[in-house]
Parts: sequence; C-alpha cells; structure tokens
Amino acid sequence: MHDFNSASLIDLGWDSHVADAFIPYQTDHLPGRVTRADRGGADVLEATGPVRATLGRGVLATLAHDAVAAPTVGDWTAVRHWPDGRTTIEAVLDRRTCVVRDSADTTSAAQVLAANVDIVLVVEYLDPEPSLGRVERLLVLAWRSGAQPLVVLTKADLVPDPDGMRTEVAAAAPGVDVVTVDGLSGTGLDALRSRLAPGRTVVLLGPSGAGKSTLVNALAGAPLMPTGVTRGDGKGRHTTTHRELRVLPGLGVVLDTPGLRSVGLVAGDDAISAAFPDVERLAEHCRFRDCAHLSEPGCAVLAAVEDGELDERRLTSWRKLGREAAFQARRADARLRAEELAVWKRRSMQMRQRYKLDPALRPRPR
Ligand SMILES: Nc1nc2c(ncn2[C@@H]2O[C@H](COP(=O)(O)OP(=O)(O)OP(=O)(O)O)[C@@H](O)[C@H]2O)c(=O)[nH]1
Ligand SMILES: [Mg+2]
Ligand SMILES: [Zn+2]
Repeated sequence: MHDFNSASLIDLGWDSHVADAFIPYQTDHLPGRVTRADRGGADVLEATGPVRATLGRGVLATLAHDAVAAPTVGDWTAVRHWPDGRTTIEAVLDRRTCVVRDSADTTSAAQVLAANVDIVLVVEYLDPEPSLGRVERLLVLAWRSGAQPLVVLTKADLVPDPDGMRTEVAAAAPGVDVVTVDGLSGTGLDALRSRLAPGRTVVLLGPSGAGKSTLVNALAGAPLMPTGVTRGDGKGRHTTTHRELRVLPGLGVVLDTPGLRSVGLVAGDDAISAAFPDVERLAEHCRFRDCAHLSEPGCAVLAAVEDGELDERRLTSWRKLGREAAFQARRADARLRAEELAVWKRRSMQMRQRYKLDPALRPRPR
C-alpha cells in the first residue's frame, strides 16, 4: 500500500482536498502533480520522483469536447503505470483554483494557465514605466482564479522613488498588498518569502522582462531558471518559453510562466467587482440601481471623479474590462450552446439508428 501522505507529496501541495478527489483512484493509480504540459502529455512529479506520462483514453475522450480539461501545469492527476511500461494520466483531479485566460484565437476557448495555485504574483517592472492597466487586468484574472493576489514591483533599484511608485500602483490594486523588490540584490524579497510555505503554490504572471524568473532564482537561491538580457528599452525577449512548476525545498512550489503578451479575460462580475471595490462601493450610492455611470443624474461614481476622489482612469478601466468580460462570456455561451446542439443531434441520430434495429424500442403513442 502506498503512503499517500508522504512528506514529499505534502511539499508538492497535497492536501485533504486532493486526497478526497484521489480516493476513487487510490487502488491502482498514483497521485502526481503536473510540472510541465504539452500536446503529447505531461511531466508529472510523483512522491518518488518525476515521470513522463501520456494521456489516457478517458482524458483524451474528455478533451474532445472540453479543452479546459487538458492536464495543465499545477494539476493533480491520477497516474497509471501499466505492466507493459506505459505511464498514462487517467484523470485530472478537481481543481481547487484555476488561472484561466481567453485564448487569443477565434475558438473563444479558455486556456488554463495554472491550476491549484494559492497565490498569484502579479509581477510588473518599475522601469520602464509600469502599466497600471496591465496590473488591473492581471488582478481580475487573479481574483477569478480563486487564489490570493499579490502585486510585486521589480527593478526598484532602477528608479529614484520606488515607494512613491508603489503608492500609485496600490491605487490600482485596492485590497491587494503591493511590494517592491530588487530581484538582483534580493532587497524586498522577505515580503515574498513570508508568504511562501512548503506545500503552498505560487504562480508568477507578468510581461516579458518583468523579472519573473529572476525572482524565482532569488527565492531559490540558485539559478533554476534562465533569465533574459535587458534590451535598450528595458524589455525582455521572452526568455522563458514554457510554463513550469518547481519545488523549492522548504519554501513551497513556484510556477514560472513566459511573459504574457495579451491576456483575454475570462471573468464574471465577481472578479471585476473584486478588482474594483472602489468603483463598486461608490456605485452603491447612485440614485438609480441600474446606473451606467455615464451621464445619469445622481451618479455617485461620476461625482467622485468630479471631486477627484476617484481617478477617471479607474472608471475607464473598470468599464473596459467589464465590457470585455461580458463579451467573452456571451461568446463562450454561444459556443457552449453550439456544442450542446451538436451533442443533442448526435444523440437523436443514435436513437433513430437504434429504433431501426429494434422497433420495440420505439416510443408508442399512449
Ligand atoms: N536592475 C534589475 N534588473 C532586473 C531585476 N529583475 C530582473 N532584472 C533583469 O531583467 C531582465 C529580465 O529578467 P527575467 O527574469 O528574465 O524576466 P522574465 O519576467 O522572466 O521574462 P520572460 O521569461 O521573458 O517572461 C534580466 O536581465 C534581469 O537580470 C531587478 O529587480 N533589478
Ligand atoms: Mg522568465
Ligand atoms: Zn452611477
């Protein structure tokens, strides 16, 4: 009998939630966490070490109609080791949290960037000028994931007033801690280290050149990930090319990602509200319940902008991200309906086939 509570599994993030999800598989499978995924399968870390696994039939069948079900980095899986030497992922266990973005293509399918993470680090550089809009967008993604966000501003060593800049960024991240670091010297890293713990999983999201891999290395105290060369404009060049999960002994699990170029939102109203509590709180005081905060009389949001209490940029961002999330939701709905229709058609065709073969099955008029 395997020990499903071994120290190494717990270091990997094994908890009662995963243990429960694994119960149906425990007699003939091993639990493992995906450290890297690709089309053909995944690298999986089991209690005894890493294995390479392909996708089992059950997983492949699910994938045919639900791309989101593909094993992704951070996923807990049920792995089967066959007598003939094959190793397959037979199930992806229920995700506790899930960082999702709208894939850039026309399919409107969501892409899972990371699964089962506890903390989303929104990493942004202070030099060149940080983008508040990008921070806000990634915060919506973070809130949507169910994990706890934290904003990390890098390259504090390159600007004269990192604290002033931190305050500016903090206004775009209400309710979220914002820390400044110098990933090269390690200044400010304690604020990050104090949030890590064995078994806890952290994902780093942010643009290329933000210093995500540099942070991972600084935390690990070892050059685990290759880092980029800063170009004249300060931007990196997509040094990290794939998402990868690493266990830092005694510290926890970190998931480094390649710089995000565009991040389509997959988010409900909840995530937008969580990222914009300042706007939402004001909106409660509008005269009309369905106030769109455009030109309505008694609009508390517009009044706050007028008084300089709310930055107009925040209102613009809130509108933009809200619209985008609503648009994505409608597209996803349309796709879902099309899929349901296809399933229903297939089923009714199968029924007709069966009636043909066996007239006794045919429904009879009462
Ligand atoms: N001065 C300074 N340079 C930094 C800091 N953090 C990262 N850098 C430099 O910025 C460049 C990019 O760092 P990376 O860690 O590769 O950035 P990344 O976010 O992993 O980039 P991608 O992998 O392309 O997404 C490297 O030259 C780092 O040495 C910092 O805090 N201060
Ligand atoms: Mg990198
Ligand atoms: Zn209003």
